[in-house]
Amino acid sequence: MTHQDADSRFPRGERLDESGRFTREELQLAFRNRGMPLEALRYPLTPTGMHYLLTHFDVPYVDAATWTLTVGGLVSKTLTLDIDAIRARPATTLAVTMECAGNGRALLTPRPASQPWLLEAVGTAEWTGTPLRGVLEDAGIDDGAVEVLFTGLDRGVQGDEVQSYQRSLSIDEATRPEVLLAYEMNGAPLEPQHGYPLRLLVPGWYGMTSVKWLERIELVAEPFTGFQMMDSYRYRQTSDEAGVPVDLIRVRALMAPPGIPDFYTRTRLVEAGPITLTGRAWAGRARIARVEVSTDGGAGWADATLEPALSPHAWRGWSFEWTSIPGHHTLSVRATDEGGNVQPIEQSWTISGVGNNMAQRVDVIVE
Ligand SMILES: Nc1nc2c(c(=O)[nH]1)N[C@H]1C(S)=C(S)[C@@H](COP(=O)(O)O)O[C@H]1N2
Ligand SMILES: [Mo]
Repeated sequence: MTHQDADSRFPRGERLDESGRFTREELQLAFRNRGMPLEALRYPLTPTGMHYLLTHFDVPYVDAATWTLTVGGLVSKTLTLDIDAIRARPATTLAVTMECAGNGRALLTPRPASQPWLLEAVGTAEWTGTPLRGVLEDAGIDDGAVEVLFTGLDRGVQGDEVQSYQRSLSIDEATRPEVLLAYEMNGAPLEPQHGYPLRLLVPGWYGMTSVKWLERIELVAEPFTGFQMMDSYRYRQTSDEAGVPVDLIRVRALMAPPGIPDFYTRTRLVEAGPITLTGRAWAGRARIARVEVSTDGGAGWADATLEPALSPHAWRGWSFEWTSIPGHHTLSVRATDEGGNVQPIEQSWTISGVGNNMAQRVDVIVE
């Protein structure tokens, strides 16, 4: 089927024209960085092949037999660990919801040029690894250290800077018990694109913090000011502003698409009558307090029923009974966390398109 086989119920293309055509570069990024199809919201744990991916540069080729991790810088003892040494350490398995800070970017007007996520840059996996804290204790943190710097094996150019992918964390954040050096995802060794053989996993933070293909961990005396700290991941309106660093995941709920899709527009076709809408909601470190659904484009809201969270670091299921009547409807869902943060209805715009957690809208035709 091509989009020329148009069904007149599903108008084509208006949304894209509002914000300008998508570019070849955005398409190129979108093929490399797949999203989680939203129907996968039905699984409590996202099957690995449906979990989203975000890789800035190339997926590096790593031979685990010769790979090692160095833990150095301001430590009493530099450690060099191979994968067997890491696997021999105490292991923890945690269900963690990970989301890219750029999720929602392609819905922004004007649209910042980067990976064009609509709403699919999220997934929940069971990750197995060893707590970073224990490794740092074994190395012994010197008094002068203020941050832990993580370096991946992947290199590339961004913002005119040749770089390895690097992010840092304060010592307090890096030594929280849930921060893992992870080597398994959903019970299997990490796949190459998810960071094989070892990645950092920082539950609660947007995904950029969970550095893949770890090569080096260093205790440093000054806050790290590399590109991935000072440029992409800041909340700011202009490039002259220093802005605020992006950190914990903002509150969000999403809906599993109801009914059946139109092939080209993805507009939903639903049969009139009672239907259970379902989805999941999450927030960085706070718990989800409430999920509300609107079936009239945001004019009125009613509470959804919440399921228990999968883990303290993972999403909660929600459901809502709707009796649909024939016509065009815009469904919407929004979550509130225990800190009282509620998803906005309007976009939250920044130059790099991060942290846009505006409420999802789903167009439905009921017949
Ligand atoms: N080394 C390295 N780590 C990285 C990245 C990267 O490009 N290189 N991308 C980050 C970003 S922006 C996200 S959202 C997550 C995505 O993890 P995933 O691809 O396993 O879903 O990895 C993070 N870790
Ligand atoms: Mo990301």
